[in-house]
Amino acid sequence: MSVLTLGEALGVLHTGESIAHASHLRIGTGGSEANVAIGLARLGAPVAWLGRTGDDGLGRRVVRELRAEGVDVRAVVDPAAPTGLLLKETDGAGRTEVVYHRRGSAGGRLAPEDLAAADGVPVEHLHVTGITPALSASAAATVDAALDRWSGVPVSFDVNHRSRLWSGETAAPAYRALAARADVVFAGFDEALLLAPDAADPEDAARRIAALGPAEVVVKLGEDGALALVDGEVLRMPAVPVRVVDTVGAGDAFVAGWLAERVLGRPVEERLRTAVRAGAAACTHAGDWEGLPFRRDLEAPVALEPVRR
Ligand code: KDG
Repeated sequence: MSVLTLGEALGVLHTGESIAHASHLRIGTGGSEANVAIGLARLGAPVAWLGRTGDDGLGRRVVRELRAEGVDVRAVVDPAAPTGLLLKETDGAGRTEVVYHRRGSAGGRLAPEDLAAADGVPVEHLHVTGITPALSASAAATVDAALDRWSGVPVSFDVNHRSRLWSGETAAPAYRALAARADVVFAGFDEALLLAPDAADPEDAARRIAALGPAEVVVKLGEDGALALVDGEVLRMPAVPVRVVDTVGAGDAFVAGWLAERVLGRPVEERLRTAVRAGAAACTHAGDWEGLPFRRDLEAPVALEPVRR
């Protein structure tokens, strides 16, 4: 049995300084759903990733990295478009800036017929994000088609709002529709407010989102940790303090941590603790997913006590 993640994988060029002055760029790969797949594989949960890549070096790199990390890659190769690219730089104040070169990319041309690439995958859980429906009408239709095709399995939806792809106003109805079809919703508090604009605080937002349908709503609160509302009960977990190099990918690591424990049948407290620890680990590396923990990395205990109420 396997988790299936669906979305666009990208090439990533990154530097710890301003791209205007950098003389070297490091090459890597990213894409939220691909990052989640790697996080799941590292934590021992069988996982497949489905998406389109170009017939180019970046596409082959994405596929190779995912396979090397133990992900069952279900890539549709599209000779008519390039693999998308993301540039990541750091400004003078230490903030990471992301610029996309993905308009017209192969990943954005994902289409419902591509789901045939998952034939034979014993899907036990489907993971989607709010990035894919922002890419194109056919990519949005593919998310819907995936929800129809695997309607009997649990679905997780990470809002992952990308303001460079669409406005909050345009995206909000799509997010609400996806949340209503999901069993698990992940959101930052700012993202949660797109689904529940009148919410007074993260707990209120989680309760309003749960009213749309999902039994599990998990709100990522950055340095304040996270809050999970599961079957009406709230659990909070503080953050793990780390030396932050780059926060890009931390949300994906968090999601992978929660989902890995969920599919392995572990209790809510363990899901939230692993999610918080995985998110912190991801912040200690410049790449999107290179810092994601393996199961053995979580063996050392940390003093992370949940708060119930
Ligand atoms: O979460 C990390 C992602 O943001 C990054 O890998 C690129 O998927 C990406 C996106 O669309 O922003």
